[in-house]
Amino acid sequence: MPSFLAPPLQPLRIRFDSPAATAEPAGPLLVRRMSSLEGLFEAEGLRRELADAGDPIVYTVASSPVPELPRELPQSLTTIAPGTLGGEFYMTKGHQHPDPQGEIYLCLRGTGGLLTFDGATTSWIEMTPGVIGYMPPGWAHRSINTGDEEYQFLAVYPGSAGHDYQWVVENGMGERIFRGPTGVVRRPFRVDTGVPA
Ligand code: PAN
Ligand code: ZN
Repeated sequence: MPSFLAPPLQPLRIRFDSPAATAEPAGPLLVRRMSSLEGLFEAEGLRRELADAGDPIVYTVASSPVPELPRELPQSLTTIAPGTLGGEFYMTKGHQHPDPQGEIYLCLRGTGGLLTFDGATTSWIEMTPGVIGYMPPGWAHRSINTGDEEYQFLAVYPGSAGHDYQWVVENGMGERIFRGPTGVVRRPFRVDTGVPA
């Protein structure tokens, strides 16, 4: 069973295998299917139908064994499948770090976007291979696959940051991201009604 290492750690060589979407040596592997994304897409009814009929994988997160502990610097490889649900692109759940600290995402392949929200302002960063998206402390973040292939990025974040998913459920991300006739369409999202403004 792959897991995080216990400190003190020795210097480590970690290889992320991009096509296989794995880390070697491996830490925890997270597989997020449609059934684990309740309430996040606008088309919740469609999501439930899909969860009951096949329950496709939306994304995976392969972590290295570097633990999520103070002063450590964990990394993970996220791979999001291409697709839309009711026109809304496949995406990660999104979270806020309870201990606000910066984080970087380096795009490795595919085309995507990094949606960040500080509770008042939304920011959108287009991600293509070689681009780093930087999230300053206090900005909740969600990744979206806006292409027709898998979208993959490496995340590096402080080990003491923690992950708060409820913050996004309660505050939203400011926008929803849809496939439009000529590309990406960003729509304002009001969390009180759950529908676009
Ligand atoms: C990333 C994310 C990863 C999956 O490693 O955890 O992309 O997204 P969710 O955690 O929102 O499901 C990161 O931001 N770590 O802090
Ligand atoms: Zn994060």
